[in-house]
Order: sequence, then C-alpha cells, then structure tokens
Amino acid sequence: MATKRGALIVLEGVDKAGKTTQCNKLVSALQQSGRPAEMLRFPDRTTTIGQMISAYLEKKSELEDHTIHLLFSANRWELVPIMKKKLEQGITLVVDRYAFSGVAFTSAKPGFSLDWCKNSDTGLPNPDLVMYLQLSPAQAALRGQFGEERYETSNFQRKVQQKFEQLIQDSSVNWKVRVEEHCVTQ
Ligand code: 2DT
Repeated sequence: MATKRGALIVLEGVDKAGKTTQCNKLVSALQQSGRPAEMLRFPDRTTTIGQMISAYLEKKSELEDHTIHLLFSANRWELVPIMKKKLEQGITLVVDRYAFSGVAFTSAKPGFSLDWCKNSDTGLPNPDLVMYLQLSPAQAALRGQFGEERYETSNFQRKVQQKFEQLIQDSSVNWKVRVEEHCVTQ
C-alpha cells in the first residue's frame, strides 16, 4: 500500500510571535498521536548558503538587498529535494518560516514590490496549511528587547507585520490566523 504523503505545515509571523515554541509543540503533538513529524526552519543556517545568510543577519557581512533576498530563496530551493523525499515518506514537516517571511521581510524594504519578491519562490512545494501567529506591536514590546540581529527593530517589524497582513489576504493560500496573547516567547 502506498504511504500517505506527509503534510507541509508552515508557521509564520513577526519576531517574538512564538513560532519556534509552537512548531516544537506541534511536532511533539503529532508524534504523540503516532504521526511521523519533523521540524525544519528557514533560514537553514547549516548550509553554505545558510552560512552567508547567517553572517548577513549577524551583521558580519553586507549584501545588496536583492542578493540577500535571492539567497534566502536559494536556501529554500536547496532543501526542496529533502523536503519532497520526507513528504513522500509520509513525514509531516512543520516549518518555522518559509517563502512568506522572504516576501514580508524584503518587501518591507524600500523599492521592493510584493510581486518581485514572490517570483524567486514560485514553484516551491505548496504548504497545506500556513499558521500566522499574529502579535500586536504592543504585545511584542511586552516580550522584551529585540536581539542584535539585522531586522530586529520595532520599526522594521511593524513594516513586516503590515506586509504579512497583505499576504494573508491571498485566498489561494490556506492561512489560519491565530492571535497570540499569552504564549511563551521564542
Ligand atoms: P530567525 O532565524 O530568528 O527566524 O530569523 N528572513 C527569513 C528573511 O528576511 N527572509 C527569509 O526568506 C527568511 C526565511 C526573518 C531569521 C531572520 O531572517 C528573516 C528574520
């Protein structure tokens, strides 16, 4: 009998929304109910491309804005063969950020349209479900200071949130919005 394909479940949201915590809980819950499940996260900083991205996020290197956008996208594409294989083996993948973060973060920079930002990810495996963890800027502030990485400022995160709010209007994606109020921080 053919194995049932695993589901591709993505968690998205601004920083501090609790994505990592919820991904871990979901993987545990799936495993406990007898469904094979694994977590992935993007960027995957372990690959050669991922290390370039990590150095950029840690402000150890500078990259032109289009270039870093394409590297984030390439980092997803390089994982596609592994993702497809696992899904075919019946493993459900719970993914901490995906192309939606790619579009929301780059289009929050001046001069980037949503369409341009979406192009490089066209053709990636489509998620069966995208959970958007919504967090107001006021709630984010209550969760303490941002870290030192690039993009970790309230001003930029507000812009990213507006972009996510545009993206969740896309009815071709199975978005589920969850308002985060009392969840543990990432
Ligand atoms: P974390 O590793 O803490 O999640 O932060 N980002 C992420 C992009 O700008 N483009 C992308 O395609 C992806 C996946 C979000 C990683 C930072 O990188 C940003 C925060």
